[in-house]
Amino acid sequence: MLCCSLLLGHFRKELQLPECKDMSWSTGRVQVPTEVTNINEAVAMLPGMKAGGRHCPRDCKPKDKTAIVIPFQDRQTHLDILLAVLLPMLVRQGLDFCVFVIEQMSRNEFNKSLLTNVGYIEALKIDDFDCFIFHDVDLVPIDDRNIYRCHTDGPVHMAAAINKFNYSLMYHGYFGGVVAFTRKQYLKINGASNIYFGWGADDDDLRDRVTFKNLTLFRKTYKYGAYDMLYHTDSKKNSDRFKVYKTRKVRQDYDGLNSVVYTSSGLLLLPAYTRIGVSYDRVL
Ligand code: GDU
Repeated sequence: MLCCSLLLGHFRKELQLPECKDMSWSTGRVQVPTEVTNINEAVAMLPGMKAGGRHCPRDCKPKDKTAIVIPFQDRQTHLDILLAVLLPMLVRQGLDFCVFVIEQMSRNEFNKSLLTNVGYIEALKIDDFDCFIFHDVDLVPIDDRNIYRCHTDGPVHMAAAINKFNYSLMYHGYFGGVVAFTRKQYLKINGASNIYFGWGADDDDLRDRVTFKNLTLFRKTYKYGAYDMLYHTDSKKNSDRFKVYKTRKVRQDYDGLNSVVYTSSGLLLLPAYTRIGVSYDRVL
């Protein structure tokens, strides 16, 4: 996949363009559809979209490049609804971005954190993204003033207010759902753990990795960091989660980006996203 300046094909001209503003225009609160009939047709209407869910602003120079990484298995309806809201919103925000859907192919327990590590590694093989936003597929942003950019001072918890919890925090210390890291911040914490198989505690482990490495956590305001959670049945719980969580500090430097083992089925450039199929074995 080519970077935006090459795709636009007029690099010199691009240098003279003004820097993109964070928001060219805003609609404020966004409506979440209950179903999406054809996400590809919806994407074709968006200016500046390229294959693979890549967007390059046409009339301004982007400040940075954002990779949206969605860990995924068997939730196509959620994915279509999320993208029907998120893509137009990111285009309005004038971002240079690419959406990566990292799909677990192996039928063992779902491992969200391992997939986010794969998303980081594979996205960097494609372009030098500065910012990574790890995004649950069932959380749909409902305010387009929630700018999808990273904060160089520290990782940002974006999903501050969820409808299921009356638009408040899921629990004190919650750092799941949607989180933003610069490339350097995620590298500094050695990414996420690879050994949470099934639901639970992976998000608390990630939060603690941030604080163990003395990074400051930021959180969006309830007003802008508002999300609607799409209905799903409960995921299979990880019965080992508390045991694994206890060892989080000693594991951090050897369990993460530097130790993830997987097989990738390669890239598929769809109109709305780049899909990467991933298989791995359960290690514990
Ligand atoms: N997921 C799938 N398919 C699955 C299971 C999970 O695609 O079968 C992905 C989705 O992106 C999903 C995410 O993993 O949005 C999180 O899984 P759930 O939606 O089942 O879990 P919760 O809604 O309870 O999410 C919260 C946090 C997550 C994560 C999780 C604990 O918001 O970030 O930390 O708890 O594992």
